[in-house]
Amino acid sequence: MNREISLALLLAAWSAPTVVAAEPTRPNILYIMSDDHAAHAISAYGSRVNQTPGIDRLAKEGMRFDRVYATNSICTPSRATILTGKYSHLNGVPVFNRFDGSQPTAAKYLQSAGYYTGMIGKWHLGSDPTGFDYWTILPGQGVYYDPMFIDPGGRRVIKGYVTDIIADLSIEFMRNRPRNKPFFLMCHNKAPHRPWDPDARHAKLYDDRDIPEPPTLRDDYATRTDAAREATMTVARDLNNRDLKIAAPAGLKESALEKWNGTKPESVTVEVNGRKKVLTGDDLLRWKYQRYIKDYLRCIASIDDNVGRLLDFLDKSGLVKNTIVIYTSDQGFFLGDHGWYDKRFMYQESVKMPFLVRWPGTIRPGITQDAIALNVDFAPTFLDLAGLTTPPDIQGRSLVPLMRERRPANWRTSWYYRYYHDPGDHNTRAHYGVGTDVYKLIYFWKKDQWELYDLARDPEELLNVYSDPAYTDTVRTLKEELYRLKKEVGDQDQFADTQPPPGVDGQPPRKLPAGSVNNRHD
Ligand SMILES: [Ca+2]
Repeated sequence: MNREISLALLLAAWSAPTVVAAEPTRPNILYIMSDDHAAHAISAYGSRVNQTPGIDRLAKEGMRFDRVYATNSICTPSRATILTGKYSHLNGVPVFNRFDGSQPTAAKYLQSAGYYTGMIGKWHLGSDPTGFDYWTILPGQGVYYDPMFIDPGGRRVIKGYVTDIIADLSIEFMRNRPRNKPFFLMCHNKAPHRPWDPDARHAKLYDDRDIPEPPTLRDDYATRTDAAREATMTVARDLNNRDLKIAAPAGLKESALEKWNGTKPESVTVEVNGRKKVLTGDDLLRWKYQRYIKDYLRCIASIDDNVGRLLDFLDKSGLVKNTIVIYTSDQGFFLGDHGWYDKRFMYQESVKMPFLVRWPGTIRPGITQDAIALNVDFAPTFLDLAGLTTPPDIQGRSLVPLMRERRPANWRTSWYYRYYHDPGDHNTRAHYGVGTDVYKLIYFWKKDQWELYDLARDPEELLNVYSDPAYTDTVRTLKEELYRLKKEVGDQDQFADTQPPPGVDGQPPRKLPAGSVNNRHD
């Protein structure tokens, strides 16, 4: 047998397998995150203020996590933590500073493991996304109407309402995905971030009713340290004309209009039964709360519709079976709670992130999970879902065992928080703290002031019992735990005194599209 024939026989024996674009067996991951969507504005979490049937589907068909917390409750730091699985002091983003995209992220790990990765919507990290096969992001905060998007090819304005557009682009991403790879898509809404501009479809929603006020709207901060009184994010005094959608006098332009928009009205004239009435004091607070909360909830109504659309697309396309869907928010929000809007503080409404996950065939439908989970856990969770091992420098832990209802015996029973943006927006004082099932201890380090809340007796965190002698032992134990955690997570006060310079919000375009006045980075 000559060499040619033997080679031919050998090749024939190998007979290359027929190439079929097999459906990937690893699950797809659709990660939907909104901006400032508090859990208590989702009906699956028992909202008193709205209904969210689209989002609720994930709770009915999947798992509702009840104790997921942001470790630094503002946009940019939470996003950096979610991508890296590291606390702010190690990923380098304690405030609104630029994210170093050369560091490892969950997206990069998934991409190099063969996932088709995408990032659509609000990014807010200053640098261009890395680790994504496809990305199209809003510059800075983005705007609600006719938003501009940045992608590797440049900038484009897309006509329409931002929440609809982000869902459209996400559906397009899933339609156009390569069929031989699983996908990982981060679908990030701008809404319901300030300035809460609703779409036309929901503009009149709630016109016929009042939204219930939260029981702590008139919190007098009687037992608190200085921080609560010094924060400038009260519904009563700090919402401005733009927030409240009070029409500017005709003819105001540019800087004059901007100044007017930023003015915090101390009285408002309204028409009641055809008569003009000037509102002040508690009447004004009630009015402002309704103006604020209704627009916030209208923005959520659009998110809810679009989550429904995304889920319908998964159903119709057959992707539903092999796609894990997560719905969350970068942090919580005060819905008038303690008299506030915004977030930042380590108090419950601000740090609690909604977290709903549907995983057909693995997660039992309609169950809840009360283990303490953190945004540092998201990156290792993505990796675990993709069958990857967590690198040792990632600080969080995979939530997959919790999704399988197998809580590890050594799961955390306490958690560490640190907020740095002081001086910063809303004059919220810097603090760090520890939370457990029953207590929360908070230290405002620049003021050397402490707060302790007994969550079993005082779930609304109204009564600071730090100086109560009955809690002396508790304070001692919690301080030990606080310093143990601080050391464990490697917090050596890297950013305690000096904030990195701001770097996530470019200058607004010279001519602003309609409805886009707010370009602040809060
Ligand atoms: Ca946010």
